[in-house]
Amino acid sequence: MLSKINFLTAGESHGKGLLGIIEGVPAGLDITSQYINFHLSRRQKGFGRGARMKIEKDQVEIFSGIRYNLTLGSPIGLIIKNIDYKNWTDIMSVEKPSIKIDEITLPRPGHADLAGVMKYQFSDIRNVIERSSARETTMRVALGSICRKLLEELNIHVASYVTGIHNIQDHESYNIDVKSLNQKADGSHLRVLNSDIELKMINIIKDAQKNGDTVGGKFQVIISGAPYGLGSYTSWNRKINAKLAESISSINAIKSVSFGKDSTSSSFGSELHDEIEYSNNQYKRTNNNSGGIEGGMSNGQDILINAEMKPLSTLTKPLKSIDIKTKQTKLAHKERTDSCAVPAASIIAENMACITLLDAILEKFGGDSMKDLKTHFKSAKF
Ligand code: EPS
Repeated sequence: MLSKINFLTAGESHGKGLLGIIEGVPAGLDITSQYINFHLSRRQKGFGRGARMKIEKDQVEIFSGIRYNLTLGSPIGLIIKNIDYKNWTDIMSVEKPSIKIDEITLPRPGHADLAGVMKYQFSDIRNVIERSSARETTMRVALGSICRKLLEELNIHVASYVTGIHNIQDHESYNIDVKSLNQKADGSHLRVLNSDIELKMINIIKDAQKNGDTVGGKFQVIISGAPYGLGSYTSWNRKINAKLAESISSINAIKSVSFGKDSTSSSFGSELHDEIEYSNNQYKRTNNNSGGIEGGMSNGQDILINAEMKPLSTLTKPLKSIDIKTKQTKLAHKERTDSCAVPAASIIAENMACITLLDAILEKFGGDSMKDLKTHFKSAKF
C-alpha cells in the first residue's frame, strides 16, 4: 500500500547474496555505507541466533543512486553478499550441477514448505526454503535504514525493544526518549530494558535449545516526532495503521500487530481514550493508549506498534510430517536454525516502519529534494 516509495528485494538465503532497489527517496540525502552497516549489525545480534550469524558479517555495497554520499533521486541499488555461499555453490548453482543433489521432501509444519511446493509444483522443498528464509530481511533493513536516515533529518526517531520472550513478559512502561531507548536496548542480549527479566529469558531460550525447540516473543516499535496527519481516515487504504500493520506483518513469523495499549477490548471506553487538554498553544493528551494513531492518522503523539512473533518452525526435535514423494509418515526436515529471533525481528520491524513512515511523509509533504521536503515539513503544525 505504499504510494511514493517503491522497493524490491531479490536473493536466496544461501545464494550469492541479496539485491535491493528503492525508488522515491528525494535527492540530496546524505547517506554512507557505514550508516547502513551499523543498522545491519544491529539485526545480526540477539541471544538465540544460530551458527549462521557467526558466518555472516553483513556489509552493503552501494551499487547506484548515490554520488559523493548524496542520493541522486534515482533508484538506489544495494548488494549484500552471502559469505556462506561458498559452502553452497553446488546446492545453489544457477546452472544444473554435475553432481546429484538430494531433494528435500519432508515439509516442516509451520514453515512455507508444504504450501510452497503445492503452489509452485516443486518436488524439492529447497526451492521454497531459500526465499522464504528470513535472510531476505537483511536487505529490508539496509533499504529501511536509508529511509531512517531521512526521518532523522526531520527529527523523527524509530526505536524498539523486546517486551516478551515465551511466557516472560515485561509489563513496565518506560518514559525514556527514543534515542536513549535504542541505545539501552542495543546494549542488551535480548533488546530488553528490564535487566531483571533478561536472565530468565535467556534461560528459557537455553532450555529450548537443549530440547531441540524454539521460542517466540513480543516487541514494541516506538516512533517519536511524527507530525499530525500521516495517513488519512478518508479511505480504507490510506489509514496509517493499516499500512504499518501490512509492512510489519510481512516480516517472517510475525503473527499479530497492534497499536498502543495491549488488549484494548477489555477496557471501558472511558478508561481507554486519551483525554484532550490545551496549553502553550498545543493540544496535549493525558495518556497514549491510542498508540499515536486515531482515525487512521498520526495524532502528534509517539506511535506505538506492538507485534508478536511465533516460535520459529525449524525444530531440531522435528514434528511429524509426510514425505511428499512417498506419502509416508516421517519426521520433518531439519535445517540449521535460530532458537529465538525476536530481537532481530524488532530491528526489522523498525526498518519496515521507517519505509512506511517515509512513504506517508512524502505523501503529505512531497519534495524532489531534501531541501524541498524540509521546507514543506517545517510548515507542519505539531
Ligand atoms: C533461517 C534459518 C537460518 C537463519 C536465517 C533464517 O539460516 P541457516 O539456514 O543458513 O542457518 O540464520 O537467518 C539469516 C540467515 C539471517 O540473516 O537472518 C530461516 O530458515 O528462515
